Amino acid sequence: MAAAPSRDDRRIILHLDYDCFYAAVFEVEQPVLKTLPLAVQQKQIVVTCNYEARRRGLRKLQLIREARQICPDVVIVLGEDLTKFRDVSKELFLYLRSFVWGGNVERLGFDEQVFLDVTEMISYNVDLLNRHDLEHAFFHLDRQEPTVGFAYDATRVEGSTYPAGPPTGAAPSPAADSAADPDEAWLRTRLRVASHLAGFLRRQLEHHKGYTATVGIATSKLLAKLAGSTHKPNNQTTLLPPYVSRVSPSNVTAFLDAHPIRQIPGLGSKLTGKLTRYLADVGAPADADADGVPDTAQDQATVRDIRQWPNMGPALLDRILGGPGAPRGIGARVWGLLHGVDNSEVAQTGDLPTQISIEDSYGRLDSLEGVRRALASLAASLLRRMRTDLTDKEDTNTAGGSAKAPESQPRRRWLAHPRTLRLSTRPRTANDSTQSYHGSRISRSAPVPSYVFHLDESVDALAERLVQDALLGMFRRLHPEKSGWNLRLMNVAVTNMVDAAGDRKQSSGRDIGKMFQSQGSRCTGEVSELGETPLVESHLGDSQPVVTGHDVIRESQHGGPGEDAGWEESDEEEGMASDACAVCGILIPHFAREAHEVYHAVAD
Ligand code: TTP
Ligand code: MG
Repeated sequence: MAAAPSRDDRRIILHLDYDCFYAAVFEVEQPVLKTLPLAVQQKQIVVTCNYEARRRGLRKLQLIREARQICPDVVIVLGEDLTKFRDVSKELFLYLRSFVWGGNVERLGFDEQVFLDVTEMISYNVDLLNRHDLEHAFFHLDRQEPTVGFAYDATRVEGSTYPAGPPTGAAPSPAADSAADPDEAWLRTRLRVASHLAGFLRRQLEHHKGYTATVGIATSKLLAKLAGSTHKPNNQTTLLPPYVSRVSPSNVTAFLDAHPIRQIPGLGSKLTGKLTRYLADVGAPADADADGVPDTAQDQATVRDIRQWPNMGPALLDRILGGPGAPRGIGARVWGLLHGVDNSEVAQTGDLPTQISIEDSYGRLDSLEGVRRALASLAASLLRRMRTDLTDKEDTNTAGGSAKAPESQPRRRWLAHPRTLRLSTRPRTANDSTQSYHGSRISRSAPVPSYVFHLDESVDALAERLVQDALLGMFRRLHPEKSGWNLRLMNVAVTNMVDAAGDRKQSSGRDIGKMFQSQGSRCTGEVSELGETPLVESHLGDSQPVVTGHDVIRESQHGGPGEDAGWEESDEEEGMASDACAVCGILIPHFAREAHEVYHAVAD
């Protein structure tokens, strides 16, 4: 069994996921929508819907047509412009981060998930607990200001637990804790205190920002994320100790065992594919359960199926998953993940993105005029995104030249200048109709023209200029033939960020250039962003109806070493940023894969 971390290096991690995120953004803008069934549309799909809509039978990733049939009075709002979601995400992220000592807070997914490493705050508050009066504890949010914080009852866990606990108020007494294994009691206290911090943050978020969220509380990112998803929405789940047990399965083992392996963060499609193929090939007898060999339906293999497979362990996993190109120690790493061992750190999300990338998929794009219009639209989105993410309000006291700016409209200034513009396309291939796996993305890069940083000019005018001056030329070099191409997808990105002020360090103090280099190569499979040679990225093929209109490698916009570590992405050993859907080729974050597959099941 994989080694459990010692008492000293156990972190306390919260995973927070805003409920129905895109729908909630509209509800906060127009509260009347809260009582109505609300669906957010991208292309012909409901990307998400609120709980009133779900109550009436609507689902995420349903066809709009179907949603209207099921619920004719559904209110449908357009969610293809991601600007407002990203702005809200940034605001909520900064708000949450303001509470966390050390600022170890990481944003991921479709902008709607946050990891918070609250270890330091919890250690401090556990040390201050008065064992004789746990009911009247006070959680300190500020070490310098002893009155800043909130009162709580430290005898209780707040919210739901795994395993489901006794009803609220009947939690184990402190005496029960002290009687247990001291390590377990220590961890139990920490998690219980953390559950109150989670509850506090959720209440603050709802009260001050209008968003409800679902939170998981555990000792690692993997466990916190999975724990959180057990009680949705507007809830929280603490994964209770024992995390290790010599006599019976620990709570961690029991909890993980029921999960399909494909839900385990860190196990990508490639690894889960190899595992399920192995189980199928070696063959479980039909009466598998009767003779003690676990039963495994293809793709439904659970952690338990793998864990209990005869002779399963790091060595066998190495044999199944190893091979050319596989990282060393893959067996041990996966064996660890199957036991909930995840030592990846919550990486501080930088304030500046490492790259900004906008893409769209097309049903049919085969005329130059169509391409020009599509590029103009992508370029306009990109420039808007750049203005949101790469500028801030100029401090009029220190910025000499800006004194003339009207009071009502503070001038903005660039915090970073991306140096490289990249255009990628994915042509539809002959194989598309057979849902082949061999689509590929080709890219061209060029310097970013300096006029794109003119904040006085309109985004649309700048976008037109960028298309004429740069993007059309890049497009022609990618596709020298006059016609005959039929594009499935185009992506316009800016990369290679350079801090705008040499003396103004990024708040996280990291070398953004370095971050970008590793991030860029990880996201695109490219060797160099600056090369003029078209670089080919190997992706899965595409063929199906247009699915989404979002910039699907969005998580790469946040930046930060965590991306390099590739926690969320499970195929880091392949250098892929996300799992590409086997049917349509769209990149889907690990967590959304299942929901996305439902879409295809519906579409068929
Ligand atoms: P989800 O977390 O899958 O959905 P959700 O937060 O809306 O709902 P739930 O409360 O059940 O978790 O995705 C987060 C946001 O990402 C969602 O609001 C819309 C967006 N999204 C896409 O743009 N495309 C997709 O394919 C999916 C699955 C989500
Ligand atoms: Mg969600």
